Amino acid sequence: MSNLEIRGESLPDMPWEERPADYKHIMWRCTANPIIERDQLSTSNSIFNSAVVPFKKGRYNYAGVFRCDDTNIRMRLHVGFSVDGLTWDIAEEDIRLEGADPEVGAWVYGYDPRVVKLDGRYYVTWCNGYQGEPTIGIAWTDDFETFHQLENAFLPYNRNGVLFPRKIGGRYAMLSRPSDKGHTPFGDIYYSESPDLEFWGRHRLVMRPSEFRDSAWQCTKVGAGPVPIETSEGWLLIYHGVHATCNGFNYSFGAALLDLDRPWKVIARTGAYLLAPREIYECTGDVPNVVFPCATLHDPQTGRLAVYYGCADTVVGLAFGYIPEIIEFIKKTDIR
Ligand code: BMA
Repeated sequence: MSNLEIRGESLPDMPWEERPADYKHIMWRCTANPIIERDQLSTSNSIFNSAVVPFKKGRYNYAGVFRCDDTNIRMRLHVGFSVDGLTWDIAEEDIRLEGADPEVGAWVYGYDPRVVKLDGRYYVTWCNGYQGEPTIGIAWTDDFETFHQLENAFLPYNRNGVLFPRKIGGRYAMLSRPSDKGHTPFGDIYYSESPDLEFWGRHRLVMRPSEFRDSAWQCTKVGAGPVPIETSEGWLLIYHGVHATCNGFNYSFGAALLDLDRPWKVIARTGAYLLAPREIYECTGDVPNVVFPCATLHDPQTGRLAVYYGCADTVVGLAFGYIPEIIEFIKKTDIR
């Protein structure tokens, strides 16, 4: 794959560690994990499932939107900044959204944010409580101080709304996972288009859970993870997969390649996971056995990839890999 092209801005100083010697897996964990602890805010019960992007502000090089559940277990979004992508200064105050129709802007809860740079602005999508029911909220910012809220993208019930970083076929594009009110026992990834980020349609099925016999870690539900990365081999999508075990749901993650022009067409997807709960901070916490990826940083020149993921719904971890190796792995373990 010497002629593989990876799009995106150059990030030579992104967080990075080389694979440990003799380590057999395709992705490896940061030695500083968990990079964000649960008690980092005076009011936080847990900080996890959070999103980061490169963003210059004063001495900072990165910005992020963090899922911080407080000790009332209210799910809220907070802004954070970082010099190195590892140590984060997270605001004590939660994000205030502006400008929405009052019926949409009435805050109930928000969780599992994603952030994408699109058309020169930063768009946040998250699971937004509308009248108490989960759907996909959208807001934009250009300074990570003021957030302008748009209409919710879909009818309830929906989770894991992930925007693509550019228009496709002249329209904005989003992945999402229609769901139910609770701890949904099913989950497929869908693709939707919009001319204006307000009206969404042309919904297409992307991916269903796998057959148990082929790949059990993703046989109960699947959901889009971080913003897809554009490569000459297709969109690289990291996604979470769920397995209903005798002890409840287990969350792991893998990756797929989606067609560049018609991203609802899956070119290949991993049968083997990229990362599964195994370390103590992934296996114990408020919800044991969960790794839940929501953001990546990558450097197109070196192919380095850093995945930010929630661990056991309690803390944030970071894992590393090389994009060309991951693409090879998707093809090698393909179960499409
Ligand atoms: C999902 C979401 C995630 C969470 C996961 C595991 O349905 O609620 O926020 O990480 O369950 O509890």
